[in-house]
Amino acid sequence: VLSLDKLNMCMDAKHHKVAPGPEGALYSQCAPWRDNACCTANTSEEAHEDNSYLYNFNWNHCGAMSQKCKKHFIQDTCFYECSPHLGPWIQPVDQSWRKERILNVPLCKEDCEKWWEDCKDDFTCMTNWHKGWDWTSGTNKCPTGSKCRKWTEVYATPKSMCEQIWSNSYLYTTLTKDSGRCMQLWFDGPNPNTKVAEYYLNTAH
Ligand code: FOL
Repeated sequence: VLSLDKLNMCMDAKHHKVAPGPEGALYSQCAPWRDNACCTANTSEEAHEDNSYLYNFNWNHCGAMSQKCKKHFIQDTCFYECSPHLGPWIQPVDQSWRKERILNVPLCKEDCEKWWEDCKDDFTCMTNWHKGWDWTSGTNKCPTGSKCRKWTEVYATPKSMCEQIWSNSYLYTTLTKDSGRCMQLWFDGPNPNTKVAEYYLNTAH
């Protein structure tokens, strides 16, 4: 494409559509993106599966992840795969599995804090879930020398979790959903992130 519309585009990553558009039926937690999405119906369904073909990623690497924690990871997957409004934060990256990533997407405080609260009783062995796993079995396992620790030992604060878990995909903010200045993982009705992206596109941040 010659002219990319940064406010309505899909990143060049593993499963994203070439361009956003309506999807008749996105699955369950991904349904809010159905009017305009970068994910296909198949991707939206896979987002809800353990060890899905999307990344063969194992949420249960330190014992079973609680359902209340997992729902936030499913929502993060929907947001990452389906959002058509990430243009202002898309960066080129030299990785085998994607050509572009998101960096420092300003996340609403409530979404980050609820995610951390709901995962507080869970366990993990890794701070950054993007790298350093043992993939020899086909899915990610804790590497030799790492230890499963309480969530709150790995991530002392919501900010540390939201920023570190996906290599700074997110920036923690103290902005609330009603500010219109932060991106929301959880919403129903029309996508509130359209206006947020518009604001940041022409603003130093
Ligand atoms: N959610 C958000 N918000 N941002 C993201 O960037 C994101 N990325 C994923 C899922 N949800 C996201 C994809 N997750 C590997 C691990 C996790 C993953 C994708 C790939 C992986 O293969 N890690 C290897 C290193 C691969 C490489 O960088 O070459 C490893 O060493 O564990």
